[in-house]
Amino acid sequence: MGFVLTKMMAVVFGDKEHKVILVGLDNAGKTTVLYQFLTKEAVHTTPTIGSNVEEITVRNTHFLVWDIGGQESLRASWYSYFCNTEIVILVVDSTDRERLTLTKEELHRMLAHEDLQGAAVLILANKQDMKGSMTPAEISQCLTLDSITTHSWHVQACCALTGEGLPASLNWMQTRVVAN
Ligand SMILES: Nc1nc2c(ncn2[C@@H]2O[C@H](COP(=O)(O)OP(=O)(O)OP(=O)(O)O)[C@@H](O)[C@H]2O)c(=O)[nH]1
Ligand SMILES: [Mg+2]
Repeated sequence: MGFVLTKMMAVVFGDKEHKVILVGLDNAGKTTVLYQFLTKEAVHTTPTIGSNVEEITVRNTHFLVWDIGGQESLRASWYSYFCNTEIVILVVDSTDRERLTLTKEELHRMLAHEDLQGAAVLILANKQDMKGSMTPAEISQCLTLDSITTHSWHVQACCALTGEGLPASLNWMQTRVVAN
């Protein structure tokens, strides 16, 4: 009875937690994004082994955000975080031209996974502060986003060090889950 009441209160007062995963190659800036979401500051990071998880609240909407290590040896276990995910945030290092094809392969492999069939995808074109960084349009083209018809997707330019572009990302996420 207590459990049912808690669940009903969660629905009425908007306490439901929406699961989000942060994926992308190592050094893309996932952990920096997570803590910029949380504290509005740039934190010092080291490569993530395993994952970090934090709750982020946007206008009474609660997100449980999982930041997953992107090193090659860890990518094979990304799928174990997919279940019940509503939003996939793919963080791209916009200066890493050499590995964009690899990012594209990882993205399309993820979208084919049955546990992500209902998920929306937010692509963060990170490190826009760096000289020579690719534009969101270039990244969209290289990732062949126009070919994705199975999932709702959105591209956002950002700089996780300053936080520029991240409030807009959170707004998009909030609007998405409220619309569903
Ligand atoms: N110039 C610049 N550097 C950034 C930005 N975002 C992150 N970085 C730097 O990029 C490096 C890697 O950032 P992390 O957040 O640790 O990267 P990660 O994607 O979590 O990496 P893994 O945990 O290994 O998968 C750090 O030195 C960050 O300070 C950005 O927008 N601009
Ligand atoms: Mg990390």
